[in-house]
Amino acid sequence: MTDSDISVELPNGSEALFDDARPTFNRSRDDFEAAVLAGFARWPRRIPCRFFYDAVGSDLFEQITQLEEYYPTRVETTLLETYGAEIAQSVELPRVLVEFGSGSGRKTSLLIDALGEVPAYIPIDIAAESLQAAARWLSARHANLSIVPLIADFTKTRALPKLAKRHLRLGFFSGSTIGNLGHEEARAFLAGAARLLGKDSAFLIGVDLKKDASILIPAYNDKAGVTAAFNLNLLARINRELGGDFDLSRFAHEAVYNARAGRMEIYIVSLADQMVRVKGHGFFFAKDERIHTENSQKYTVAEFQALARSAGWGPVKAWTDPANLFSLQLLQL
Ligand code: AVI
Repeated sequence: MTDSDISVELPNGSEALFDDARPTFNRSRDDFEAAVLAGFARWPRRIPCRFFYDAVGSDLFEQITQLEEYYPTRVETTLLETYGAEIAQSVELPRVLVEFGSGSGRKTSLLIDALGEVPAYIPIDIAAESLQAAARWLSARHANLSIVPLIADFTKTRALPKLAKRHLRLGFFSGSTIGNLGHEEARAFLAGAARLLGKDSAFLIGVDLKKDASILIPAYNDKAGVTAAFNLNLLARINRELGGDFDLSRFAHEAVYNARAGRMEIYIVSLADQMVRVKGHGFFFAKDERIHTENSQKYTVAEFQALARSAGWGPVKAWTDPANLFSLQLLQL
């Protein structure tokens, strides 16, 4: 892919900005190859979870968010509907809204409604197509919203467009995506977001809470098999993009709760002794051998607030549902 292949069609009056993470976008296939070959050369074997989200994987994730067993999206949306006004009252307004990653736009739309006047909305995402879809969806619902998408890896973004400096800023990081980062990565992300958003900024983060494994396991191993398809799509993606010869029927999805670490761990398990070829390299997978594909960390409100404090943020308030499944946590610099 070349730079000219990237085209982001935006609502009227909007512009797309590229920051220094743009080359990462162009190198995504090489990145995948390097990550797979390196991940298969170590034990336990692994594929980083950021590679879930090709077009097929993004579509499967959208389906996951609508599953009965997958409570996070549903509960977070209800929290925004219920407490949006209270959240808006808890920060000085108006604020430019800076979103880390762009989802379907629905949760963002609820937050924008609650905030009232939003001088500009800056979604940051490495995937130009997701940015485009979300920007289009939001501009249809918020006619006067000025949308300034930033095509970048939001874990590495170092500067916001100049217009962001004219107002206070509110960061938004929904879906408990922060749970897919390890503790040190999450701390580094929060510290980086503090530098990016700057003095007097606020940050609203969706954080999944610790709970009984009887709720967590089905959320990551649904009856319809959508999460299994989402996980195994990594092997299908290796076949598609790296000329792999994985037989998907000889691997299975596994989701376990590591209670000591407080996180869901997702694996692909080999169902037989087998050889697989990827990019001219042969890899032997023993029966029952696992490829680690994702961690999804769960926090108590107090644990997350301690993590936020260690990254320089002051916790303001946390909103949770009656069953204590999920939280929206407001932080301030
Ligand atoms: C995107 N992320 C917050 C999801 C999660 O719950 O950790 C990814 C996911 N993996 C399996 N199901 C959903």
